[in-house]
Amino acid sequence: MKKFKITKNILKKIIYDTEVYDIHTHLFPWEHKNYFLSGLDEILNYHYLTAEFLSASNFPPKKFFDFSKRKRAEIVWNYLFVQNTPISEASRGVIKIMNFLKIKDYEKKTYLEVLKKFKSNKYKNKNILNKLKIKKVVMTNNPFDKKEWNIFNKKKWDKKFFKSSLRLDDLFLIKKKYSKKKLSSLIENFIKISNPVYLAISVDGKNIKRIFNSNYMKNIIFPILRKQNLPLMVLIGVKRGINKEFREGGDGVGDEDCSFLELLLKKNPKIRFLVTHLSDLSQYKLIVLSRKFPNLTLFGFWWFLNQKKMISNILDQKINLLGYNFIAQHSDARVFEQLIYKWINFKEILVDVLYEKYSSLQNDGYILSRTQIVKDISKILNPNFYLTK
Ligand code: RAT
Ligand code: ZN
Repeated sequence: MKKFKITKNILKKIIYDTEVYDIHTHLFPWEHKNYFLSGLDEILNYHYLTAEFLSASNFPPKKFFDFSKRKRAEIVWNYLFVQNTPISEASRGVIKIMNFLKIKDYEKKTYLEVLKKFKSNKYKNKNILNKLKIKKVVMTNNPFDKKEWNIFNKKKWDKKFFKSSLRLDDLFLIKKKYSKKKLSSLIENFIKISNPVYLAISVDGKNIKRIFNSNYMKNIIFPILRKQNLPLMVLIGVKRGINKEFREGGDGVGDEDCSFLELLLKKNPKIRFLVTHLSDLSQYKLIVLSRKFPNLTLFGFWWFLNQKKMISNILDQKINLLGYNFIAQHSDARVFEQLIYKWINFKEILVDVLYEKYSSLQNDGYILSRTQIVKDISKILNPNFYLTK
């Protein structure tokens, strides 16, 4: 039998053919009108781009947000894509979307002309998902936002594709106080209604102690997680609202400290923590922590960290210290088409990082098989194992 030899092209094919389970997005089903975001106006209103525009142009934020969504998209387009080269990560993302959708000759056109071209692209949502091999996405569901939560009163949407997660940030922000009994039954009920794959919270590195030492967390949330065997996703290191004028785009990077997480992991061996950290400085410590605690699973490259050199460096460290015991990526997509660039960009990096690893194994005489590589890639891109629902 001919010996299997890994090449970059074979590896690329395997990676691009592997089904993806996107474990953290801000997407909603298309049936959930006003919440399902798609199209060029939405893409250009992404807070990654509006923040970039506002800081580079010095345009008054208040005036900007008083404009209609269409007008804001036009202003962002003209500034970032016509007057300047769209060289940043988020801007190149838009160009990648255009390329994928085969939209051409848009440079130097007016925004309305570009929008017309964008709208006439041939791709249906399902085509895009099939091409990207995305099989499931997890939404971010805020049970304390009544309007948004209304999604669960609608019966008709694909619950196998759009999985739910319960985001608890508001519980620690709103003034309302609950008794233990009331909150337990409220959360149990949210779980019953939405069948989430995990519960989630974002913390800033400073408030992590207050939140995790709180009565709500220790005596209500943790027991529910144990009882229901649900993981807790913790997104660490964001400092909310450092420039409130930028609205959604006004959050920054918070504190480092991973020592409190170490304590949490030690004290709660029965709870699985899915963790991502916004700070580059915390990554190495976090990877070592994950090597020590079976209840810690690292996932993805969050927000500002989601850029090529950071990813390839940290991804390499993760593999070196954890093997394939982590979840490779999540898109954080808010607008449907963002799935395109977030996933293609990541896969391009993954091919390079893994090719180096597999060739080195092969050069050292290890006999690899295609089946084995397919299984490896599936483990990190389609992490059903950690999320059983
Ligand atoms: O990346 C983002 O889009 C941020 O605005 C946040 O939503 C972040 O991902 C979060 O989940 O808090
Ligand atoms: Zn997010």
